[in-house]
Amino acid sequence: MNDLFDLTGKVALITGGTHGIGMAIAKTLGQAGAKICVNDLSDEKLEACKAVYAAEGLEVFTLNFDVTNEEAVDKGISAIEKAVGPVDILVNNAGIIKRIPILNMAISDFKQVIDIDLVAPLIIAKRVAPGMIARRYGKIINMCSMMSVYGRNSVSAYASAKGGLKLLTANMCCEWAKYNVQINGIGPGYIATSQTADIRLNGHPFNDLVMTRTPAGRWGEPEDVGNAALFLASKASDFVNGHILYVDGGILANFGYVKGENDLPE
Ligand code: NAP
Ligand code: GCO
Repeated sequence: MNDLFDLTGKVALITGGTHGIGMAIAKTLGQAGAKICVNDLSDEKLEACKAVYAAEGLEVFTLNFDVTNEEAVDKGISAIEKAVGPVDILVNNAGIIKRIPILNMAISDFKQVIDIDLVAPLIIAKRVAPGMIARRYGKIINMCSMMSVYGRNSVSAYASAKGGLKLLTANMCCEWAKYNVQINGIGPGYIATSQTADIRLNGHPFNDLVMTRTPAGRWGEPEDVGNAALFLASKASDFVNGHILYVDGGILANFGYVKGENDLPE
């Protein structure tokens, strides 16, 4: 049974893996035996993350490249291929969010979110997929969101990107599944990372909304997403393709909840 989740000998690139969900995914894949590579925009964060990985007994290959820059991506992947090996597992995790009402948002802001959250996963997948196809083996995991299926005030750019990424994942499946490449997405619910700090900490009212909409009654942890990534990166998911695995504590199953209504005794 353990062999199903054994990633020994596989090379995994997790974009944006110096903290947050990306780091949790990289740790989980590394603990399953994968050789892990992470990128970021900050040399400082890349250097700092090495000690965090080392504390878990993990060696990490770090690279500084902007996921939106095709030339930088090509150089980064070539560096991985030379130093570690061809990329077997790609986790398109890097992403940003801008919380701006549509009428207040500059088009440049919208385009920046689309570039990082939607175009960049395409850039990197296009760079690594030919090798996966040639080897008849590959796993691509695109980081989607609740906003792949819902809108909400102020996150139009992010929802447009994540909605697009859901269907880009489907299209990659349609074109590459025949070569034994599995391309799936993960749709996290509300996870406690720096990306949600502004709407989670210091008693922010958004907490109430998350508790009302999340049947599990808690924010998710990055490790909850890491565990789902291990499934999608492993042999256990070889017949899963074009699928978005939601790791949301039940949000998508829930219309809403009136506190105290029909609650079982504690
Ligand atoms: P995070 O803490 O903000 O981390 C995002 C990572 O992406 C950072 O390492 C960041 O690097 C990197 N990044 C951003 N732009 C980049 C670029 N142009 N080139 C290279 N790296 C770049 O976010 P998170 O909460 O861990 O989220 C990770 C992914 O999960 C994102 O795609 C996010 O949309 C998605 N997600 C998050 C949640 C949630 O509730 N947290 C829920 C659903 C989906 P720097 O730190 O150097 O900027
Ligand atoms: C927001 C949050 C969400 C989460 C996540 C939910 O402002 O609504 O940041 O977008 O990050 O994407 O799945």
